[in-house]
Amino acid sequence: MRLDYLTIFPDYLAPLGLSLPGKAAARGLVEVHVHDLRGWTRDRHRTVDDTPYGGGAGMVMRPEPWGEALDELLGQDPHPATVVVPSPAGRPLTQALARALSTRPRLLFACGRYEGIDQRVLDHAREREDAEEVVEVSLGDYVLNGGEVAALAVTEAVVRLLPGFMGNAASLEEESHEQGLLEYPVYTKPSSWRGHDVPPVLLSGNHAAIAAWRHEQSLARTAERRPDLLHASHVAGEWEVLPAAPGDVAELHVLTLACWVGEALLNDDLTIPPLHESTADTAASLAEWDTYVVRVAGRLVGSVRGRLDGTTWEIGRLMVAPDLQGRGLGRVLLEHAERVAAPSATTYRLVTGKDSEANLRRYKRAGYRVREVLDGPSGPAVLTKARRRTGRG
Ligand code: JD8
Repeated sequence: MRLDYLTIFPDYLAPLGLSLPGKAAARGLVEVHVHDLRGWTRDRHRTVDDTPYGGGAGMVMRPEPWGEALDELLGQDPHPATVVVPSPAGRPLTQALARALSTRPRLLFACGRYEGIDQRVLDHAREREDAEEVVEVSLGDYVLNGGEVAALAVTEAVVRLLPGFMGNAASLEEESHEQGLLEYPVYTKPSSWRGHDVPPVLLSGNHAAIAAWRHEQSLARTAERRPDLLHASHVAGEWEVLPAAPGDVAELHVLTLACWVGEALLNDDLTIPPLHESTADTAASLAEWDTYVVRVAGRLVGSVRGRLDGTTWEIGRLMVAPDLQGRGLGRVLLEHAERVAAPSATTYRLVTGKDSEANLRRYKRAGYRVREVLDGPSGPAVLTKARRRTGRG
């Protein structure tokens, strides 16, 4: 992963050379480039700020140095960069967002100062072909004096998720915010300290009992300190659709088998491809398809994928864990698959078993129409829908 930082205080980012990013760079997992924005000014005072239109206190960062810096830096790498803009008005940094950013080949951090960056810099960046996405992110509901601290925090949250960085990926999965719950308390030797003893269950060697105790502690802490977290992950309808990551492959394969057994029985057809794929096939599919997943309390419960075929956006493998079907997650996944369709797509296409009545009803309710039924044992039925252009897509 390539990491670029644009700032008027490059020394503020010296920590990038230390600890975590430093180790990652040493191991070739990341390459870090820090740039002084003043390098793209043209006046002898190297001016980066000016008075705000509409009046008010403070100064605003001028657009020109940013525009020229982004022109040069975004053109430097074959990979389109995700431009990360720390801002108190940004979306909160979450583990989910960190995971999403960890799948990008390149991040460019635009670290503002003063009252902020002229808004047109962000609007213009969102029009650029060489910017995959512009993500405004906030560390939290308090005011800092600039974006550098947030850039360091986002970097740490992202780099530690890079495949191969943390010794054992398993420990990542176990972590609190991965599960949507707060950390359980941890202890080490001595077993008794200043009159405080380690909970006996942790000395028992009974791993099932230890895991249950830890989950109870996480739930209790979350209910007490962050009930908002608890609600979000356990209330139906509030799902977050995330790009699939290598760590999802195993669960995705299991969910695929679980969901397509039902399809095979419905259509009396055991030849359907999902039943004949391996975990390696699922891993390989992530390179061919834009794949998305949904987790609830750390469990992978839904997925969908899409890819472009000419001007048709092919939507596939829309699946919801059997015990969670009927709560609207399927609709959320279908709408997401449509929303992330390639800009050049004019039609959506998907297939389902010719005897999958519930699926056929659901897709027709969503505006799809059966175009043909192929002559395989279960068809399948091919459904399409014209893409309606909304202001956003
Ligand atoms: C970027 C300029 C300072 C902010 C006038 C103080 C993030 N969670 C967060 N809080 N504050 C920031 C942040 C603050 C920034 C900049 C991020 C660029 N400032 C401005 C508006 C009020 N001054 C942040 N991430």
